[in-house]
Amino acid sequence: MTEVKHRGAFIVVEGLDRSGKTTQCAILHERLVESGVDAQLMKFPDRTTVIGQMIDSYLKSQSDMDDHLIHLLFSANRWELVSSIERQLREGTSIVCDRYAFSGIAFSASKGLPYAWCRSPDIDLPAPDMTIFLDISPEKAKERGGYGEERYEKEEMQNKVRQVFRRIEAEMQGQRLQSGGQWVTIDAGRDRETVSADVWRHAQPLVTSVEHPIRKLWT
Ligand code: NYM
Repeated sequence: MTEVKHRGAFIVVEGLDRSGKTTQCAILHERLVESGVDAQLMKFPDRTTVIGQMIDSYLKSQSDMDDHLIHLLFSANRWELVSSIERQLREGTSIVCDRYAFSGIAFSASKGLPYAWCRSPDIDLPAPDMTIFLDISPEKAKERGGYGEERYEKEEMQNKVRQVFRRIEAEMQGQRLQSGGQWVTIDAGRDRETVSADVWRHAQPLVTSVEHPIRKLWT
């Protein structure tokens, strides 16, 4: 009898700038691979595509764009990778993804765009099975060597972004936003090892237990 292979798990890691997302994604990915799980790292924005290069130039303030337009480009950058995400998950590869649609809403709504409008272009994307939100106060994030040079990397903006993430969290946990997958909030203000142990505790059981077909986000 041929062995039935599980589909891969889709795990998204979200958080403010300097919340330790990229480090935690790398640690989680490494631990999964070490434990024999077929896993891939992914990141949004993916700056390698043509759309990603437009986003990169905007973030580096080398170009200007209408807030709506850049929001749609961030979303389009996800849509252009949908077939690759779905194929990998179906083939049994788990994905650890650094930012996704939640960042899209959080950053654009913080600039004043309507929340519901921000959410709509991402409806129907592959839904994460779990989103791990690395929660940190902007003051604490700033202590970690200060923010960078890119757009949005200012304490005032990060405070607004955190508020929108809190709204998303409340709606996901209250299931007002259906089919968004499981939402887990982790205190990312603690040391790296403690945070990574927490991330592992939540993510590890998931990769061996995803049975349901890939869902669509918010539908
Ligand atoms: N960002 C990221 C958005 O504004 N919308 C999105 O949809 C996504 C995925 O891009 N400050 C913002 C958040 C970050 C910036 O991300 C670049 P990173 O993880 O620093 O490369």
